[in-house]
Amino acid sequence: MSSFNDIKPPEILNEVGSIHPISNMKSFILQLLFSLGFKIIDGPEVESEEFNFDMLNIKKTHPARQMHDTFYVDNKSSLLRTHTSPVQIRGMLDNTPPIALVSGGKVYRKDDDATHLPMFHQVEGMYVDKNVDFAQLKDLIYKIIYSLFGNNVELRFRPSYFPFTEPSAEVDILSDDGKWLEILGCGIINPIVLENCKIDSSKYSGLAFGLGVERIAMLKHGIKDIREIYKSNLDFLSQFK
Ligand code: 2U9
Repeated sequence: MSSFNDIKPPEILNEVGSIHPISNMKSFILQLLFSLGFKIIDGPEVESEEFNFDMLNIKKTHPARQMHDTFYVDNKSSLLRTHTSPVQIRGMLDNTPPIALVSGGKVYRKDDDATHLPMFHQVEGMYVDKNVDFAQLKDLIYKIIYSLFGNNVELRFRPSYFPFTEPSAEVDILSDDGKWLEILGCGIINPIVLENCKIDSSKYSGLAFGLGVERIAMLKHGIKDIREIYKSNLDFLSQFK
């Protein structure tokens, strides 16, 4: 009986395909958060400025909004999402606290070098409830990083700034050669963002985090140039089977 495999050229008939390392890494992180009680949600990759920027307290003058940073479509009325955060905004509008959501997928920025691509993958999560605090955020981040890099990895929280979280931190891990490597960003959701989503910020608080999937995969697998990941080079990809 014939099968679809018959149309393959003879030299690859015996090859078995494999899941792409970025899909694998994304699934691993999503499944970990699912096991901790987060609901996995998806949203559109073409977004409005309102959901991608305004609702997240990203001001009209913020540099990320410029034409040379963001891909706009239809004469600026919509754009390719620059992060997965608008998915969490939609999730907050559709639910009432307690809310624990995680979303992973493609995001787009005008960037292109050895450590940045115009398309990359993010996983972002958030938890809104009564009395959510920074200690809970730290506990969650330790769980994520320990399950990715093992229980012996050393990490540090470094103060940072994001318009959608206050306070904000970036988290670094200590590499074998003694260098601190940035691994993710996180913070307590800015009350302005909660109010934008009709959540009473005097009653509820939230934590949020975001990570770049390619970056985690590069650190974990020792990949030096992000462009290797998307060349469809089977010699490269077969290392991750
Ligand atoms: C809502 C409110 C807050 C998500 C967050 C970060 C910090 C962060 C970067 C990591 C590397 C993006 O891929 S990256 O370049 N992200 O540092 N993300 S807090 O905060 C949210 C999300 C949604 C409604």
